[in-house]
Amino acid sequence: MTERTLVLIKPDAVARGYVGEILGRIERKGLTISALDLRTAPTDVAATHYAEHEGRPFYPSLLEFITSGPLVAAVLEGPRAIAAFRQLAGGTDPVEKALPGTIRGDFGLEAQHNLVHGSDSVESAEREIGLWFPHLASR
Ligand code: RTP
Ligand code: MG
Repeated sequence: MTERTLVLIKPDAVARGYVGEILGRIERKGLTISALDLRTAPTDVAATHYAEHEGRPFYPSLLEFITSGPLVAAVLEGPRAIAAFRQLAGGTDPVEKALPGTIRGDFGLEAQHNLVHGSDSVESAEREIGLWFPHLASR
C-alpha cells in the first residue's frame, strides 16, 4: 500500500550543499517526490512541527536551529515510504545511532544538526503534510 511521508532537509544540510545528494538518495531508493519547496520555516510552524518535544532541554535550541535558514520541505510517496525514508536517514544521533551508509551516518556529527527529518508514523505524516503543505492535507 502506498504511503506518504513528510521530509525536511534541515538548514544544516542546505547550508552544507547536501540537497542534491539527499534528493539523489531518495530517488535512487525509488521513492516518488510529490512536493518540494525551499523555504525558511516561521517559528510557529517549527513549534507546531516539534510540539511533541516541548519542555525537553533541547527544544529551544531545536526551534532556533530549524528556523535559522532555508530548509527543503518535501512529500515522498511509495510503498512503506515512512519506514523507507527513516532507513535512509539513520538514527537520530549521527554518531551513536546512525550507521555508515545512511544520510546521518555519512554526513552528521551532532544530534541536533542531523541533516534530515522524516515522519515517524502515518498519523505524524498526515499531521505534518497538513502543516507544511496545507493544499495536500488528507481532509
Ligand atoms: P526528526 O523528528 O527530526 O526526524 O528526528 P528523530 O525522529 O530521529 O528524532 P526526535 O527524537 O524526533 O528529535 C527531533 C530532533 O530534535 C533534535 N534533537 N536534538 N540531544 C539533542 O540535542 C537532540 N535530540 C534530538 C534532532 O534534530 C532531532 O532530529
Ligand atoms: Mg521525530
